[in-house]
Amino acid sequence: MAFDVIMPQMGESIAEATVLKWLKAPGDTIAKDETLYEISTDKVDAEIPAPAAGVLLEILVEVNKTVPVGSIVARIGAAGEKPAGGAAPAAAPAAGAATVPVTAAEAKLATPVHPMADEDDNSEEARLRSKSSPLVREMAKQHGIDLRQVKGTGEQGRVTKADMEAFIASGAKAPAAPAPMSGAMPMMASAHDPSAPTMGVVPGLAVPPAPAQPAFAPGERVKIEPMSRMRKIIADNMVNSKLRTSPHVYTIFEIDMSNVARLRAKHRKAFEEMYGTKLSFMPFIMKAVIKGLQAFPIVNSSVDGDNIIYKQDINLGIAVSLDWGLIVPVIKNADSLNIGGLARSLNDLAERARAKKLQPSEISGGTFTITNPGVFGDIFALPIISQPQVAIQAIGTIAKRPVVVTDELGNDAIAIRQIMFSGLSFDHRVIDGAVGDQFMSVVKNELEKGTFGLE
Ligand code: CO6
Repeated sequence: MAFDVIMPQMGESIAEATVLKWLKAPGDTIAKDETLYEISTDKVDAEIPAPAAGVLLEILVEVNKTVPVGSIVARIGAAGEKPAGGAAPAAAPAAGAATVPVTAAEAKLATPVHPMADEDDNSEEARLRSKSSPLVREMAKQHGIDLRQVKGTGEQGRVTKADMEAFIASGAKAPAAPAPMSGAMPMMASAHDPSAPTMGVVPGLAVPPAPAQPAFAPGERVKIEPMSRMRKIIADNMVNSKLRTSPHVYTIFEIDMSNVARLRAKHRKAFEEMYGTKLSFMPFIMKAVIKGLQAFPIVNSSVDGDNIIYKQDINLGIAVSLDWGLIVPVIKNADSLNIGGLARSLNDLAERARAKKLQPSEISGGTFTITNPGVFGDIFALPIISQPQVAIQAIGTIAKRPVVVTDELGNDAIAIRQIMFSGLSFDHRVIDGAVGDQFMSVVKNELEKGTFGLE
């Protein structure tokens, strides 16, 4: 008897998911809870365990296909059962899946998924679908190529990725030509000449769109790789935050981390024994940031039209680098935690982010973000604000540097100190420069003082 594998609901607001990878092929034996496939949603990438042990009979949803939650994506049979032959059928919605209500917000997030049965078999979409993979169609979309022009060398004339690469490299259809520079020039001219046309200005956009530049020349040697879903989401969020939402302002502070470094070195071993987790610089930094947010609640706010929304909880987003991108899990109510609690939460979230074991609720609701590119040796960084927050702080590398110190008698000397540069990017709609600096000076003072309840 076959067991249906259902696309899971990865969180309340998630209506669909894309299959990224199958770790088993039809005919393979699988144990219950062994990872069967990987998916990507608007919020997280996740590994999905097999719901039952047995033999994978068939895969119903190909890699790169997006289906509603509740769809049957595969079937598992009893040990010894033979897999079904023939081509993989389309995704079959499980009973009731199509009627799962979605909120307006979910509908906005979701790209429309068209049930294949409803489609006209002779439509261009149907013909292209039968002759190409989603990856190929995505490449065609990105390069503005009509797939019917491309000769397919795959099975039954399918257009393969190699066909597309060859077609693009041959320059048969060059990418969109750059927009004429006149789009920008008249705007400059108009400052002096009121009669000059204002081509290139899009109503409602403060910044005119940049002229489309071809990414490569016809015939140029290139390797083309479609962006992953995560990459596309990051790209959209960054453009949206920096160009359409928040006027970013930046400030950089030099912070002497010598006291924190000493404290960490002194308590590290005992801390690890007591809390069962490692003690890095991050929990101290988080604690100091929390103090700053409590002193300047505007830095822990959001903008909603003409209203400023002061968030009453301090939910710290921490950027975690992944081999395949970046994710920002959130430590909820971080102000209620001591250094031990912060370290535990951070290490647990970072570990599970890298194992693709985060729940969507764990990457939403952040009110302020800390990113630590210093771990890679970065001296200081000025990151892009994660919406709908209004500020983000970057942690540079902590390194020994010569600095001038003055004793109580006013004598100067050069000393070796553990120095960190930290950048704050903030939204000038609600945070003025003075407030951004005052926030940072609280963080600096807390870290330089170095009293964290461990002593
Ligand atoms: N300076 C010096 N040493 C550091 C630093 C800095 N800034 N940060 C970490 N470390 C040390 C840390 O203390 C550990 O040392 P040992 O305990 O002696 O081994 C070691 O480096 C490894 O640290 P780990 O990463 O394990 O733990 P940590 O708690 O410091 O950081 C994390 C956790 C999840 C924040 C981190 O692992 C991470 O993923 N950081 C990268 C975040 C990222 O990619 N952000 C986006 C970067 S791009 O912001 C960006 C504006 C642009 C540039």
